[in-house]
Amino acid sequence: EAKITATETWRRKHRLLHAGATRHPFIRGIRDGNIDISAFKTWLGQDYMFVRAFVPFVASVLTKAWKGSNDSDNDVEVILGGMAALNDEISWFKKEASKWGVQLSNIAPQKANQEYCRFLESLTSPEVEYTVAIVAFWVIETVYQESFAHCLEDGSKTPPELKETCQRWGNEGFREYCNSLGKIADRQLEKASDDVISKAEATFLQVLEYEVNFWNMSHGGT
Ligand code: HMH
Repeated sequence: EAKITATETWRRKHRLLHAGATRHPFIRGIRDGNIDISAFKTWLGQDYMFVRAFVPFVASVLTKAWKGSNDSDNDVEVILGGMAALNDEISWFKKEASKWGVQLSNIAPQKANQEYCRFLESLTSPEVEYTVAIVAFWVIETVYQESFAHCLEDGSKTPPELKETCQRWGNEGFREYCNSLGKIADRQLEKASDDVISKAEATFLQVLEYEVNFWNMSHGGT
């Protein structure tokens, strides 16, 4: 019988908050086909801003992997793959925005987005341990993977014009990449001190809260 990992323990322990982030009304709206397209457009513009701020965070995780991991070749490659995907993602956002008539140059980040980006910036500090940073990175990516994969499951009524968006994060390759991040996180947590483990768990919870607030923003902040 396989040992239950730290990341799996946290997912179970904080099941309600986890479901709040991965089964949010915004995602249910896409899956049920009754999403308000203006909410989708708000999300699109705000997520473009978020992804731009996400890049320096991922760069900081890469630096920490290179300096502080006992399997740094593997970790750097996994994280670099994530960065390459972000490069592609930024081009995709531009294309998708023009398709929906969303003007990216005019967008101001909303409060929940600003707060999330400020949190990401705080995690770039060299004082933040690699273990804490990789846990944050893993959960940020995994929330999107699980949310959008839900919109592609059998029985979902996702509108055809939103399927490509769901595929972007809901595809099998992205799921495997998230699993690789989770494995790195668990390997780090296995050798971490109690102090670092509690910091990492607190960070896991903070990310889930920021993700819920981010989805809420697309629904007009309610
Ligand atoms: C808010 N969380 C948010 N945006 C994203 N693009 C991801 C996670 C995954 O990259």
